[in-house]
Amino acid sequence: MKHKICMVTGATSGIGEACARKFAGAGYDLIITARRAELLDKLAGELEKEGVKVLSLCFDVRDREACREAVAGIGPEWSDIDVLINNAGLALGLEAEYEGDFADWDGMIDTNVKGLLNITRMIVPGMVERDRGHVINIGSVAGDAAYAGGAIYCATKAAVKTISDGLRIDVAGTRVRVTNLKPGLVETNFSNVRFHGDGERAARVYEGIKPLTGDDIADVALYAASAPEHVQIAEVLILATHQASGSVVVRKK
Ligand code: NDP
Ligand code: 8X3
Repeated sequence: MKHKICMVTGATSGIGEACARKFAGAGYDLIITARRAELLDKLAGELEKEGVKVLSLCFDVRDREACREAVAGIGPEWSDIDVLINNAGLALGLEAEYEGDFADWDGMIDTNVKGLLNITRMIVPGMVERDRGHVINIGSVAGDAAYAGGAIYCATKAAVKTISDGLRIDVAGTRVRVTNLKPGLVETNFSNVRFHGDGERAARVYEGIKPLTGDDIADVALYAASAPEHVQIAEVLILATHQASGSVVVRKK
């Protein structure tokens, strides 16, 4: 029997890697993408050892031509994608808006917004044509309200919400479903990337609380994908128990 296919962008770390492992465990064949080829190869090797079929595509979601080339190279065996997890994304910096770094802003907007749109534009037409599919966008609690120093990142995740809502409207006449998952604090490589490799500062983000894990988010993604066909999990906010919003976190000493 043909397995379902799940494509995960940003599968070399954190939430994306956890989703790849979770969907593989649930019997999906996996298309995994990211920029770091060696980490993609490592994950592909591990999954294949467990008997999972894997296609690795190494490209930068910001590079529209590279996205086009990668998607065009997906053969017929892999082209009927059932679930697309638009996960590749990042935060860069935590400066006040009036002091922000232009390169950081471009990195976030080009990846979280335009990169997500690049992949959506290239994969969803096939879903619409087949009248079947599921797009799971990784938004964030940060998209619900701005927090100090987070304006641009928060704006990109607010955009992910609106882009998800708009797509849901545009495919409502088909059996394609759209989910916006909005995690709170998840301990991944996220803060290390945000603080440009300052590991000590990154670790402080998760001090005094038990943060979420990538696996916690992957559980919800799989739940949404496994719901009966007539059930569309449109949006889910997933917070650590001691986090109440993007800016309210109660830390225990
Ligand atoms: P990680 O840094 O652990 O993982 C990010 C993944 O995205 C990596 O696999 C990275 O791969 C990939 N990626 C980043 N930029 C690009 C790019 N330009 N092209 C292709 N792939 C890219 O962070 P998380 O797992 O935490 O983040 C995943 C998503 O979850 C992001 O969208 C983030 O905004 C969101 N999120 C995270 C939360 C958290 O607290 N951690 C909370 C809410 C949402 P590579 O470097 O190999 O390209
Ligand atoms: C990541 C969660 O609260 O660090 O989107 O912005 S937060």
